[in-house]
Formats: sequence, structure tokens, C-alpha cells
Amino acid sequence: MPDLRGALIGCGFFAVNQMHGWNDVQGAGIVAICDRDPERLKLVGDQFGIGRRYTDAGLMFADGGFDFVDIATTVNSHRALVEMAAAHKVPAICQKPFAPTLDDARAMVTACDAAGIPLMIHENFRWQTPIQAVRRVLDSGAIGTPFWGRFSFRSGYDVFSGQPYLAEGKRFIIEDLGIHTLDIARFLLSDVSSLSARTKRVNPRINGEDVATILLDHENGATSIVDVSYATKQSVEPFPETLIEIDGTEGSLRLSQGYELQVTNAGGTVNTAVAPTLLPWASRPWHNIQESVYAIQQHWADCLKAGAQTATAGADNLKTFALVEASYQSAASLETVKIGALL
Ligand code: NAD
Ligand code: 89V
Repeated sequence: MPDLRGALIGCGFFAVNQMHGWNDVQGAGIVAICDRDPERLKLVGDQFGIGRRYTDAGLMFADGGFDFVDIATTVNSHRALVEMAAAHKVPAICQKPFAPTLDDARAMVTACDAAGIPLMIHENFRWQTPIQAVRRVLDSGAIGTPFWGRFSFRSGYDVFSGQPYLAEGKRFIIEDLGIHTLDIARFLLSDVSSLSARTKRVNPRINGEDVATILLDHENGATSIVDVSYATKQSVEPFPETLIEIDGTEGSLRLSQGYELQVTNAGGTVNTAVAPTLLPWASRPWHNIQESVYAIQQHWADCLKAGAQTATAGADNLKTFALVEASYQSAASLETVKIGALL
């Protein structure tokens, strides 16, 4: 029996990674699972040897016997399930995107605060090995004070076969993928005070935008660009790499395709390989994301045991989610949106 017993709700496409991650996490494991689809419940229950299975989250909470819940369902169920966790005073992890609206997300933070339980949003991209390596370079002072950045994710990878719902919504790339890239920009260059965005839909078979370009003003005075696309066909497909350029007062860094990190300053140029580990259960090209799933879940277990705040707690992640809302507002109005007005 693990020290911390978890229950997972939503046994779909991505939850399989979360279940593998929990198997690797020290000090926590999954003891019960729930999915309203009996087929998914059986598939994941059999694969991971979980006996306690529910098709109704309410019944699972009523039975109890777990120390936290990991909500891996799609966005429309997030608020109801997080509020259910709060009502039962069970600490909760909730997948991104946080909620359908900023009002829902705020209500979820309020419910968890009132219940005195931690809420962590499963915002895993900042936990990727190459992104953590960039954070360490900035912390070392090697490039001085950053004043400019570019956070770029441009791909032609078919995400729709694994996640068909991504083709259906009115919103697509900013809400699903840009949310990660915006969080990386916050993580590396500080919070954002205002932004301007432009979007396009290139793929005629989907409903939402698949290209977005966002100009960010950071609170520390830096300027950055977040550019994301699922309509970009290249000779070597980079999915799911985030490429980064940051210029600082003393030098610059470049995280380029193939997980190469180059740092240049008065001392010269240093190139380092910052590729993610291919965990035994992982598969390319997803291994970068899969390793970060394990990393954020270990972080949750460590914080829950220590009573510490997680890096992507609900209150913090409201600031990332506000950038998503602001990007859609700006793309619609063609105006700059101030983030403070949304929070
Ligand atoms: P999915 O549709 O494959 O799986 C969702 C599952 O949840 C389904 O099996 C569905 O039956 C179940 N479900 C929905 N509502 C439920 C409820 N109220 N009670 C019980 N079960 C319920 O979706 P997915 O692709 O696995 O995505 C799930 C979430 O993970 C999404 O929010 C998505 O954005 C996110 N995601 C995150 C990453 C990442 O890197 N962080 C990557 C992919 C997907
Ligand atoms: O990470 C995600 O949220 C995924 C994908 C990489 C396909 O955008 O949905």
C-alpha cells in the first residue's frame, strides 16, 4: 500500500501516461479508478491491476479510502469534479485546461481554499527536462537579465487521431497547446501584464484556430513572442518540442530542435544535450511529455507529504489561464488586453 493513496477519474487517452507515472512515483500510487465509460474502465483497470473501479465519481467519493484525486477528464467536467473533491475535503489534481471559463476556474480555486485542500493543475510542460535546463541557465546568471524571448511550437503532427475532440471545439490551439507555451513563458520570464494576439485556422477539417501568434509584455520589462501552430509541415517533424530563444544583458540562449541547448556569453559558447529520458513505458516522440508527467506527479506527492505549495497550484495557474482568455479576447478585438483586468 503506498503512503499516499490516490484515485484517478477519467481513464482516457492521456490517463494511461498518468497511471504509468503513478507506478514510478515514490510514496504515492493509485488505489481506485473511475470512468463513466465501462470499456475504458476495464481497459485501464486490467492494464494497471486496479480492483476498485467506479463508473460514478460520486459513489467513489462516498466510499472514500484515498488521500487525493487525480482528475484526468476533459475540460467540461473539471469544475464539477473539483467541487466534488472539495466537498469531500480530498486534495485534487486537475488536468489542463483548467476550466471552460475563467469564472469557473476562479470558483474552483475558491471551493478548494474554503475546504482547506490543495489544488494543483496538471500543467506539466514546465517540468520537461529541456525546459528545466533553460530555467537553470537563467538562475545561474549566465546570460544576465533576460529582456527578450521567443517560445515556439510549430508542428504538422496529427494530434486529432489520438484526441478527436481537439477537432470539434470552437477553440483549439491556444486552449489546448498554447496554454502550455504561455505557462512556459511565465515560468521563464515572469508574469505577464498585457498581450496582443492573432489567430488563424488553416486546416479546413477542424473548427478552432490552429495557428496563433501572441506578443507578451512581462512584468519585469521583458518582451516575448509565443507562436504555436499545428499547420506547419517541415522536413523533420519537431512534435512535441518547444523551441526557445532568450536574449539577456550578458548573453543569449537557444533551445533548438533535437533538444540542443546553446548558451553564449563573454566566456564563449557552450552546447549541451538536454534530451529527455526515454522512460521504460514511454514511446517517441511523446517521451518528453511522458517524462514530465512523472515529474509533476512526483512533485505533487512530495508537496502533499510536506504540506508545501505546488508550483502550478490553482491560484498560480489562474494567471496562465488568464493568458488564454486574454489571447482569445485580443484575437477577436485586435486590441491589447491587460491581464490585471481579468484576474
Ligand atoms: P479522453 O476523452 O480520451 O479521456 C477522458 C475520459 O474521461 C473518457 O474516458 C471519459 O469517458 C471520461 N470522463 C469524462 N467525464 C467524466 C466524468 N464526469 N466521470 C468519469 N469519467 C469521465 O481525453 P484525453 O485525451 O485523455 O484528455 C483528458 C484531459 O487531458 C484533457 O483535459 C486534455 O486537455 C488533457 N491532456 C493533457 C496533456 C498534457 O500533456 N498535460 C496531454 C493530452 C491531454
Ligand atoms: O499536451 C497536450 O495538452 C496535448 C497536445 C500535445 C496534443 O497538444 O493535447
